Amino acid sequence: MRRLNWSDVTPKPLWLNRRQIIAGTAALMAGPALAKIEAAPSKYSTDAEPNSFEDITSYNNFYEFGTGKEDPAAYAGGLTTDPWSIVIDGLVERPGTYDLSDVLKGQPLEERIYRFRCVEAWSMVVPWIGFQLSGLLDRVGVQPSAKFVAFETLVRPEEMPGQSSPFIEWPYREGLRLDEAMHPLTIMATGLYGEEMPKQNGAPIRLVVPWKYGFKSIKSIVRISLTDKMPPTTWNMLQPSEYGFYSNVNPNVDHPRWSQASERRIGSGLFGGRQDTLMFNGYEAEVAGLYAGQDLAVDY
Ligand SMILES: Nc1nc2c(c(=O)[nH]1)N[C@H]1C(S)=C(S)[C@@H](COP(=O)(O)O)O[C@H]1N2
Ligand SMILES: [Mo]
Repeated sequence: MRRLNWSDVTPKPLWLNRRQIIAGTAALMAGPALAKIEAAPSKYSTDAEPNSFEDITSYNNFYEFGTGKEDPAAYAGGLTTDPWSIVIDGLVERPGTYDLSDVLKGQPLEERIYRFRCVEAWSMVVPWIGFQLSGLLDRVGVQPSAKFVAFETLVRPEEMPGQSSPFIEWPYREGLRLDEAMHPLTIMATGLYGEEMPKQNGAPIRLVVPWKYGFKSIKSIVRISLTDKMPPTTWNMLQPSEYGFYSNVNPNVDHPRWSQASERRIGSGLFGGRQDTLMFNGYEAEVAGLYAGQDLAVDY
């Protein structure tokens, strides 16, 4: 059976009409129904056409469930995401273990259509639902000495079969400099396409940093720590010569084993084919100022 793309059923002007999105998705989706989320459209969205829900939820990287692109969709279904809490600690005024509902409290949800680019040189456009990380950090109170934010994913090998392999030193870890974390483009995402976050995409809550390679956007977060030292990060620990702390999308700095000058947009036909990779994934006007005076070939 031919799977319809979002754009086949939904004319562009209706994308931001929540009722239309929900009606269209409900009719197309097989499998368990996810909770619907109301979110306002965001001025930070790109006008690029989103990939289909099918593409976004069937071609994933989530090594906790295996290394294959189909593994997350196949094996993430058994992950328990309710209850869920996040430890927020380190250099903060109000450290604690926060229930997910507390984390979300008072944070305005928006739909943000972002370009998303994996370091493996494929890309998608994803209509995330989320809120600015800065809103959460402001609420817990960042101490003046904090310079970085470290994130950790859940460790639960009973539900995450990929964690039985020691290839990664679990938990999956990521980090941002504080100014990157506070940037308005940096969001905590709790859903996509108007749905609660699918498990393969990092339910119930994950980071999205659209100007960096996809591996910085850590999934299923259980800990956020404010620190004064650059934190260890999973891919940098595995292969420091290939993956730096910053990992900004940069077509001028190649990966040691392949070019980063172009990318393959996932999805055939309408979206298929290669395209040039844009500096900072197209967000140069917004974020270049964060790196003034840094040599991005050194700070890769
Ligand atoms: N915890 C965790 N987060 C992760 C990963 C992972 O393996 N584990 N993979 C990263 C990589 S390499 C990419 S490209 C994106 C993929 O996000 P998506 O599957 O929602 O497209 O998630 C990132 N976040
Ligand atoms: Mo990636």
